[in-house]
Amino acid sequence: MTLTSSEVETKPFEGQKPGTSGLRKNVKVFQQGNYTENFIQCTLDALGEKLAGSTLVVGGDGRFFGKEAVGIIVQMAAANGVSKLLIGQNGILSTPAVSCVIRKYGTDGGIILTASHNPGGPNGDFGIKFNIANGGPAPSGVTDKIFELSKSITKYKICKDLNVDLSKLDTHDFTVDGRKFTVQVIDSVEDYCGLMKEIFDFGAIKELLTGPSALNITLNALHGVMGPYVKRIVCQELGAPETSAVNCVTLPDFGGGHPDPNLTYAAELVDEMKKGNHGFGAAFDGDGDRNMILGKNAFFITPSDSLAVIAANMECIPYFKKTGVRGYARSMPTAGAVDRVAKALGKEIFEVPTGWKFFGNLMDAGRLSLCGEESFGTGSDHIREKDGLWAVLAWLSILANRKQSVEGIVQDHWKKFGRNVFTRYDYEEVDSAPADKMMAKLNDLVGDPSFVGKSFSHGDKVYKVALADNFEYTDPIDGSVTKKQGIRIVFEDGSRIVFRLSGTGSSGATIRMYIDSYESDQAKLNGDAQEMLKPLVEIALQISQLRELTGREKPTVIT
Ligand code: G16
Repeated sequence: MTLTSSEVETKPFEGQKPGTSGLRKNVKVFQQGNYTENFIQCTLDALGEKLAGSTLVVGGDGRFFGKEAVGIIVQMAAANGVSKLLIGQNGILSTPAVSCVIRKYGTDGGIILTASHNPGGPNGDFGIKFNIANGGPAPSGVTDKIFELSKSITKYKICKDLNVDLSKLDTHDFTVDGRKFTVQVIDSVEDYCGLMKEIFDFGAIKELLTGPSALNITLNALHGVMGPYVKRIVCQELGAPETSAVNCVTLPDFGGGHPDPNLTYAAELVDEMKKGNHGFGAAFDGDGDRNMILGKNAFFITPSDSLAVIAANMECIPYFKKTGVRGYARSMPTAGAVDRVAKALGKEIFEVPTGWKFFGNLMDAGRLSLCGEESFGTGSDHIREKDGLWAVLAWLSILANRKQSVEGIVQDHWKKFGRNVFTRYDYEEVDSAPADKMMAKLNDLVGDPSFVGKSFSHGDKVYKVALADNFEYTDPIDGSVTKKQGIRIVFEDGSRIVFRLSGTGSSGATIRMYIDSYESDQAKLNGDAQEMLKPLVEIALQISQLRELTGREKPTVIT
């Protein structure tokens, strides 16, 4: 089909600044005339010379407005000289699958339509994120460029007559402005499933799930994108019964739920696991990059511990036998459990700011094999995104190998390495002004040299400040410096209090308070985390004056 594109005049919109991972706003913001088009044009323009003749991957988590956005991207990519798009069937691809497809076919990048764990639907959130040719989220240099372009955009290019049926696996060829333009609709699961088969021993996991003493598992996709992946990989390939796949129909509004795999929003999984019928349970977020793992009776594994346990059991995963284990990494607020494994194994360990994009350079340089974040992200250098189902398969590999329960494995880990007791308090949708004020005051406090050495007490516990700063990171590969990545107060016993504002919310501010304390006393290892951390929580609230400044007595989510 031969088509002609046109240019449409437009004006800049304020605030098209990508956050921790892409531009996320209420869906109504994206539905405004030209809003989505402007952001797509700036994203394409940020590719510079690479844009003409490029191949890009497009897919999303199936949320409301996703199909419309894919349609706009197809029309704009054609008009801007992109030569080929690989699009998931019905516009669906999990975030890890996009990363996998970009890398497998060596494309120039991809556009992911997701607001991740934020609710969807006509009143929910939408998001657009650009990933670069290594398969990972665009680094700040690229997102800053997109933002700069968004401030002065005057027109965008579009080929309005170009429409593609995304419901069938097929290849469509067009001629647009005299250039060839191809859209290939690909199976959403196929390539990702193939990669998982290369990484894991599917035979061993199948035996675990179907053998004589089969492990009963339940995987809850919270009506996000992971439904088809769970059904195909875990049920069809690995033999788990269909009943293991819960909420596995992808819905544009996630069934009205909040697709965030934590103890609050994945309460349905927690309640099911409490019944004691399953030895393993997991939930995923909307776009499938986050995971929460639970053992029998809802035994909760913090993401920081999950990372450390996988780090200590890499020999259970065939991929790492092939590649060898390079370094480990975690984001700054993530508890330091993995650091202890790295030390014991003599491996490099990196502490980066919050955001998966900071792991990419280390992986590309061959210095990082496994990393994770407290925000329920775990992954390896098999792709450049965190990967929820990969984490589940990693755990199932460990269970198959060690023939122990989830709880048994974690307790053995604590006995060997000690336990980093961790909690995160989220204060969601706080007014921005008091949240900013609190952060500014904390910034002043940690900038005052006399703060180091001060003591704080609660009950019979006394903590003396050993280090305090606003975290700054120098990338060891490209030397780029990222400043102001969170207030960090470290006490003499190694316990830490961290404060930062979320970079993924769409309205107001979300304050995150992270507490990490190390326990090596064998008699106390199995204590309740909230009880164990009470004194530090109280001290953190005192130091920050969070309650006084925001008027919030309680967090909205405790992890
Ligand atoms: C995104 C990033 C993660 C990061 C998280 C932090 O997660 O991909 O690397 O840890 O944001 O969120 P916040 O800034 O709200 O603390 P996702 O799953 O939303 O893409």
